[in-house]
Amino acid sequence: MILALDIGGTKLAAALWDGSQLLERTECPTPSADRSPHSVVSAALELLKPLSGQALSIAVATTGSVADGRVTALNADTLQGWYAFDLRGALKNALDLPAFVLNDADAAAWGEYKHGAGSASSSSADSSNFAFVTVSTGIGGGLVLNGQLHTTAHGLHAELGYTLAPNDQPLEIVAGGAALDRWARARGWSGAREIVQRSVAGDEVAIAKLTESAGLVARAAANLFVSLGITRVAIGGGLGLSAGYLERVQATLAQLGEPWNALEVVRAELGVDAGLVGAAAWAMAQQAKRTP
Ligand code: BMX
Repeated sequence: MILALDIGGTKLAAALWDGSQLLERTECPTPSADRSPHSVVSAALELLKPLSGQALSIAVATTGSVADGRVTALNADTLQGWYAFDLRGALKNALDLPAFVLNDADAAAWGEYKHGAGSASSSSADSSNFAFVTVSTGIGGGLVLNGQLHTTAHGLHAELGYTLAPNDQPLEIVAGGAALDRWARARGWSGAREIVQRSVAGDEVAIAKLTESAGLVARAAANLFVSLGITRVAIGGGLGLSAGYLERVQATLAQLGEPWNALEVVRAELGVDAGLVGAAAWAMAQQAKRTP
C-alpha cells in the first residue's frame, strides 16, 4: 500500500493506493494564513496520521517546481517561503517511510497516462505524447513524451502557468483560478466559482472572462502540439473541470483551424484525484526498479 498526498494551492488530499484504486481518501483546506513549509507540512502530517500505519512508502504530488525532492514555489501566493525546501527529507523523517515527490501536474500527467484519459483503453489513437494541464489555483502542466514522464534535474519544465501570455505576464497570473478570484472580488462577486455560476446562467461578462481564460489555455496547449508533438491534452483542476471550460478550450482550437485543430483536448478522467493516482503509481514503479 502506498500513501499518497496531494499538496495544492487550495486543498491537501491524501489516500492509500493499492495498485489500482484509492482508498480512505480524505482532504482538508491548505492553510491559508500561513503557507510556509512548516505550516503546510504540519497540516499534511495531521491528515496523513490515520492512514500512515498501513503504508510502505509515501508518494507526493505538490504544487511548485520539484528537483530531487526539493520544492520551490514559483508563485508566492500559493506557497510562501518554499525555496528548495526538502519536502522529501521532511516527510521521510516524520513518517519513517521512503518518500517520492513530483510536481502536481507532472504526477497527474502520469496518472492520466497510466490510468485515465491518456491510457490506451481510453482511445484507440496513439497517446504516447500526452500532456495534462491543471487549471486550478495556478496553471500547471505535465508532459509524457514517447511514453516517459518528462522530468528535469533542475525541476523547471512544463510549467505552463509560467509560459507568457500576450501581455508578457505569466499565463496563470492572467488566466488561473487565483487571478479569476481576484477579478471576481474586485467586481463584488464571491470568487471564481461565481464567475462559473453566472456563466451557466448566461451572464455575458462572466462568459467573456471564462472564454478569455480558456482561450489562453487553448493556445498554450496548441503550442505543445506544434512544438513537442503532443497529440492529446487532458484538462483538469477545479476551474478546468468546471462547467463549460473544456468546451471553450475546444472551441478556441476549432476556431484556430489547421494545424492546431487536430489537437485532441479531453476532460481529465481521474478528476481532482489525478495527482494522487499519478504520484502513487510513479512511486510504485520507482520502488520496483530499486528492488529487482
Ligand atoms: C503554479 C506552480 C506549479 C503548479 C501549478 C498548479 C507554485 C507553487 N506552483 O503554476 O508548480 O503545478 O501552479 O498548482 O508556484 P495548483 O496549486 O494550482 O494545483
